[in-house]
Amino acid sequence: MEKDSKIYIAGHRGLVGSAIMRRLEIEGYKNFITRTHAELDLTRQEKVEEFFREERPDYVFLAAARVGGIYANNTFPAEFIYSNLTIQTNIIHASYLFGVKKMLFLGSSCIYPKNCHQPMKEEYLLGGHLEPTNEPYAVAKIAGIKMCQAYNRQYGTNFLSVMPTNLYGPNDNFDLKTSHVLPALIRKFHEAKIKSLSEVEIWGTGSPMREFLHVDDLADACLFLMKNYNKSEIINIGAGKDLTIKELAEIIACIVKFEGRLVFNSIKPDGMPKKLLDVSRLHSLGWMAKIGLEQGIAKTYKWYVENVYKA
Ligand code: GFB
Repeated sequence: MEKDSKIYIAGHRGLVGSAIMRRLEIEGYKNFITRTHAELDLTRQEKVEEFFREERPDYVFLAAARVGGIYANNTFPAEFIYSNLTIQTNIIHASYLFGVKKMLFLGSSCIYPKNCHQPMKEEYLLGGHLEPTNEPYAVAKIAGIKMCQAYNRQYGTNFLSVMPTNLYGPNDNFDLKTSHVLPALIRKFHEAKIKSLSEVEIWGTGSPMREFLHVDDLADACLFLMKNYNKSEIINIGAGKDLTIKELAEIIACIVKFEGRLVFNSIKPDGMPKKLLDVSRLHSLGWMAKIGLEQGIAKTYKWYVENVYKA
């Protein structure tokens, strides 16, 4: 990628897209093409093709997606499969039609089977049944991977598929119903502290294990792979370490300075028992995560208080 290459970031206002754009700006890239949801509905094939025909991007980061935590995935399965299949199909196909030099598609660690051997290596994809709470989303993401690989094989395109672990950071969704666990707990603990509540509800048993990566690390990895990786095989992006939801909750409570009790509601689903990516493929290329979990949560908490919280 040259500094003046035309770069389209699909989803530039979201957690991932905004982080990629910040990272590219720091590196001196300046020729961005962006469209808000209101300006371009990525589920409409003709609109997407018209946009690519007019703009002719050189490089594409496909970070537009319908995303959400365990409740959102479980409650809106039709929206998750429909939106993701259409958005990614339209962008991948248009990238082929209009000669995009390289495209990076963002998948997810939930593409791996529910009872996957841990840590999860790239070759474990499609080795077993998926976790039911997010199967429609995972199936859409797997279709995106297979589409990139098929286009590379048949048309000689250079479409990468990267699989990030659970992400967090600025511009995350802090809605208590639809968000992921980390932003949800930041908000719950902060509001409980402000209201002097004695307890906070944590969904599930607290025993599932998750790995978390700050989105600035993800953006750094995406740029690194855009420069250094040209294979069809998927590649995991993670921190290489996981912890239980209970441990995560204790860390967040400590950072937020909430001193009450944590109450686990086991009526709520746990989801995958464990989800840790094997990141040896990425490490062997020379990239490692840099932002520690406590440091990343503290930064995100500050961002939440300054940008989202309304007293
Ligand atoms: O982050 P999360 O919603 O998604 O939940 P997944 C992770 C774990 O945290 C689950 C528990 O065991 C939840 O039950 N948890 C505890 C909470 N308290 C809360 C809370 O207040 N809010 C939320 N949201 N969870 C998603 C997938 O799975 O991960 C997506 O549904 C995607 O497809 C994403 O892959 C990265 O890690 O379980």
